[in-house]
Amino acid sequence: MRKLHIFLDCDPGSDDFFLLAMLLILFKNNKSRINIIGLSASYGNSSVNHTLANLTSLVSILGMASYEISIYKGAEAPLIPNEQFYTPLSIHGGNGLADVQEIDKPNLSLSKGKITAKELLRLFEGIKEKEETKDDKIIFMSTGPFTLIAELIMDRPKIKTLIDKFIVMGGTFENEGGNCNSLMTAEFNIFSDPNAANTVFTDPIMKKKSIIFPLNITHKAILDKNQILRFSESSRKDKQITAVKKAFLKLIHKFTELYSSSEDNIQHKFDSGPPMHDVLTIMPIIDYLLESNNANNTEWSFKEIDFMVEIEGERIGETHIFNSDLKLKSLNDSKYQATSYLLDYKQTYWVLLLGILLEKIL
Ligand SMILES: [Ca+2]
Repeated sequence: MRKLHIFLDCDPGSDDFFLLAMLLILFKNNKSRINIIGLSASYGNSSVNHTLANLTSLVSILGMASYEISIYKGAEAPLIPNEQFYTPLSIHGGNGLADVQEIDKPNLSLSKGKITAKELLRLFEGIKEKEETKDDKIIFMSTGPFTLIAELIMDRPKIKTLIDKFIVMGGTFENEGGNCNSLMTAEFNIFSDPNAANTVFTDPIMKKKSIIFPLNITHKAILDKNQILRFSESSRKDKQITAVKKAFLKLIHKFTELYSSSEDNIQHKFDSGPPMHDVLTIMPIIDYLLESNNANNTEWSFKEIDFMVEIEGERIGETHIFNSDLKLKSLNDSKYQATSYLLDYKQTYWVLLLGILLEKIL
């Protein structure tokens, strides 16, 4: 069975934080199938100093410092200054993680410094040139602004050929509405650095490898407050409740509270709880792990699109599709012509994911 080698660039960020926790736990329990090449923290939901601290905090509080996971600093600012950029304090709090003290346990000695294209290429080539791993898959995941990946592929274009799939949260398409720019027509990750998004998604090699989870779909991935309540009540009866579990529950409550008064909530009205955007990008990884038992678990439907991003003015960050073709595809389909965006998935699958989040991680 081929192994997945994953590099994740993120901006934790509460939803990134839950995604990271899931990824780390999946890695811990499936080391024969998943390898983490590295994790990098970029600016976005907070400054890079905060997101990097948050990333190391998670590795520390999950007790995984001894796993020697490579942690790097990612991008610090957009390729070209974006005057409309702002740090979304109203959703993620001052430090990116709702200022929950129990989680704020940074260990910056875990960081190897800034990731460079040269270093990433060396890591990727190490996998693709070794006899026992040459047929494995390299997955680059991105759940923050697209600055880092744009910088990496511009510096060392060979990186593009070594990536098998580029799995990201980003964008909003076909009038779904957004959570950024003055008209609320853009999505945050693409809005933060529209030039970087264009660099990646109009690239003839990268676009065919890209799978986007846009707001259209992440708006349906709700951290249901009734489910959380049931879980926290059962946890209260559990005398063995761990400090980690308590810290995550506090984060869930603070994040839910912050999101309920956010502009995104005013716009889209998430009555039963906040959407957990970035967490959905773990789906292809879980699908891969389940592959041997039961094919097509997620029943995803994709739409293949070519798009460009508005880079200035009041519509900055808005996406414009100029070519699309509706197809049903799977992660293993190699005949992509353009970027694939997820149209829909079985909602029962999200409930399963939420269950894993609550029961296995916490
Ligand atoms: Ca994020």
